[in-house]
Amino acid sequence: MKPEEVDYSVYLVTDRGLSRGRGTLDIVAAAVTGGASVVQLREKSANTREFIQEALQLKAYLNKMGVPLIINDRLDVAQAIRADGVHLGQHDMPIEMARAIVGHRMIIGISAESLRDAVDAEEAGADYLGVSPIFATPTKTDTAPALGLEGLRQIRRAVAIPLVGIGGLNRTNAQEVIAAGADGVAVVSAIVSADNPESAARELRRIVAKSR
Ligand code: TZP
Ligand code: MG
Repeated sequence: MKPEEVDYSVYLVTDRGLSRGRGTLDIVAAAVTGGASVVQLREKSANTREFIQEALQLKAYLNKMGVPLIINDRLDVAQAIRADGVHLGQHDMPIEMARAIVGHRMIIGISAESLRDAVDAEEAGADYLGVSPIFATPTKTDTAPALGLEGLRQIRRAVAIPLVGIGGLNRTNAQEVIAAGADGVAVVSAIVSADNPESAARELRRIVAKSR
């Protein structure tokens, strides 16, 4: 999928540990049925072989559904399985190097934890930003201080590329995150830990659509 074709409305980030024993593919399928429009496979504890196996399973399903698959952190895994894209944090491979390796064959998303990060990533050719964290979240605690809605608005004014907010987002605050300028909401626990991931995704999709 080309970068400009991506619909960032509901961007699911997986987390095996928060999925309450349910398989990642099951969660992803439910979320996509509900309306998740991008899936990022985020595996912090799997070994490389497991990561690749899981990524291939997700890719087979998501290709059928026309939903892009983004691989977190690992450009090599993204290349090996021919994912749609890779998502790189501030401690991962620098975007200039990633771009030199994959050119524009792959979507490259960057985590921006400050206005500076956001502007630098856009200048370096990022396709989209994950603006992080909007709110403090128990899902990821080694983060920069929360940017809040005002921080998000400042970043929105400074860059033109698509951006999703991430960190503590859910049905109670998705509307204000879109109103602050995000193209979509990126969530982990609001979908993967939900009793019903399908209806959780559907509700987020509905809120995003009506908040535009
Ligand atoms: N990056 C910044 S915050 C975060 C990530 C992966 C976790 C978001 O999780 P949740 O459960 O949606 O707050
Ligand atoms: Mg990372």
